[in-house]
Amino acid sequence: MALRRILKDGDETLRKVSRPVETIDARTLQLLDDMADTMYDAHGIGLAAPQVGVLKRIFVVDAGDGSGLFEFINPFFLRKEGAQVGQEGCLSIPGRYGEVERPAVVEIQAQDRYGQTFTLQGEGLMAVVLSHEYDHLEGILFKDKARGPLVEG
Ligand code: GNR
Ligand code: NI
Repeated sequence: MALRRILKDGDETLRKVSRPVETIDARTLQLLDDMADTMYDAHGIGLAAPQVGVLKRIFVVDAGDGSGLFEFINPFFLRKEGAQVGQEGCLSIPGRYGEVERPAVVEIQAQDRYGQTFTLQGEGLMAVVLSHEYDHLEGILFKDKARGPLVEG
């Protein structure tokens, strides 16, 4: 179990575009393990590699709906449908929340840690988190898309 430090808003690394993973090697697997540990330790439901200072197209999600941990390498959306608006937070913007419009349903394709391609359809909170994490890979934070000011909580 190894925890990594989560970068906070203001760190320019969060604003960079992450690079595709070309080879899934031992360091990639260690990163995935550390990201899951770090996400659970912080009570988050997702974590993207740039949040721990690694500009690779990787994120992990456990939406807490009982479906468990998903690991995404080189993810991209096959489909985005509809819209929903909900309150979001971010481990890189602690204690601040805002309303963001997201797709109601997404279908995402990615590679798993074994290099196998998989697709996943998400709706509700899962669609929100997948969209939020993908944005991190593009250097986008939820506050960029928030309707109105963030609130403290
Ligand atoms: O833990 C998190 N909760 C959350 C709640 C609503 C919408 C998105 C999220 S993602 C966030 C973890 C995080 O910052 N991932 O990048
Ligand atoms: Ni976030």
